[in-house]
Amino acid sequence: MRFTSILAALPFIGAALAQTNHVVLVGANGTLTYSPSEITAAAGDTVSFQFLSKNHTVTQSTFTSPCSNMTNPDGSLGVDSGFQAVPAGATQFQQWTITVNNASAPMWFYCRQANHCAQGMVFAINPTAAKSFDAFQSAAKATGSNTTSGSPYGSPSGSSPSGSPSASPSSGSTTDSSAITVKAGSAAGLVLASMGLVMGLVM
Ligand SMILES: *[C@@H]1O[C@H](CO)[C@@H](O)[C@H](O)[C@H]1NC(C)=O
Ligand SMILES: *[C@@H]1O[C@H](CO)[C@@H](O)[C@H](O)[C@H]1NC(C)=O
Ligand SMILES: *[C@@H]1O[C@H](CO)[C@@H](O)[C@H](O)[C@H]1NC(C)=O
Ligand SMILES: *[C@@H]1O[C@H](CO)[C@@H](O)[C@H](O)[C@H]1NC(C)=O
Ligand SMILES: *[C@@H]1O[C@H](CO)[C@@H](O)[C@H](O)[C@H]1NC(C)=O
Ligand SMILES: [Cu+2]
Repeated sequence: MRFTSILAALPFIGAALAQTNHVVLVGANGTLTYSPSEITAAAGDTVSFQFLSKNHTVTQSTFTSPCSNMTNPDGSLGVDSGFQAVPAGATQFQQWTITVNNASAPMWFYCRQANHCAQGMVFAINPTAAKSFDAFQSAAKATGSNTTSGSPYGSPSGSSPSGSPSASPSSGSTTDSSAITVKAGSAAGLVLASMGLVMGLVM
């Protein structure tokens, strides 16, 4: 129902008939995860993030700097859901939807709450063999290699003795802002955000 109204409001979808909406659960079961953690999406597909617990964000980053805001060439930031706090016992959940415009451009996201990113709370759209989700997540965890206490995920996997991230991305970063559309939002014309309510989800 909500999906229909969101699509109807999107101007860029055009005549494409085969779009898929990919649902990504944020913080399901109280975990610091996006589920699934990576998706393959076609141009025109939408991705709906449903915030189910705690107080997370979905924030665009880059493969090379997993836990930092992406900055576009024009100086604007990448897309960001903002903090979505979920009260205990909630029965309604915020949903934030973006549209993938370019399936050839991988997109990278993290949660910018506290140290969630360093605990591996990252997400990818259309990762590749060369730029894999696992390498991205390892680099994210490595950013927290000096703060090892209390991580439910343990110390960063694959960390090297020198402390430099062994999974450090090797190729240059690209700014993929054109690869994404979000409904309504920041000053940049290509950044449009859509928030909606999802009701009655079973936790
Ligand atoms: C949440 O818990 C349910 C029940 O144990 C399980 O089926 C589901 O896969 C879990 N979801 C995530 C994202 O961990
Ligand atoms: C990241 O971007 C958000 C807004 O999208 C901003 O509030 C926050 O301060 C930024 N963080 C850094 C470290 O620049
Ligand atoms: C959510 O987290 C942000 C950043 O830590 C904080 O500023 C905000 O107050 C939190 N919201 C709630 C309702 O706790
Ligand atoms: C899509 O992304 C790829 C990889 O970043 C880029 O080479 C290509 O120019 C982009 N296409 C469009 C239409 O922006
Ligand atoms: C991690 O610790 C090393 C050694 O103390 C230090 O050189 C480095 O700057 C620290 N990195 C961060 C991100 O705090
Ligand atoms: Cu988080």
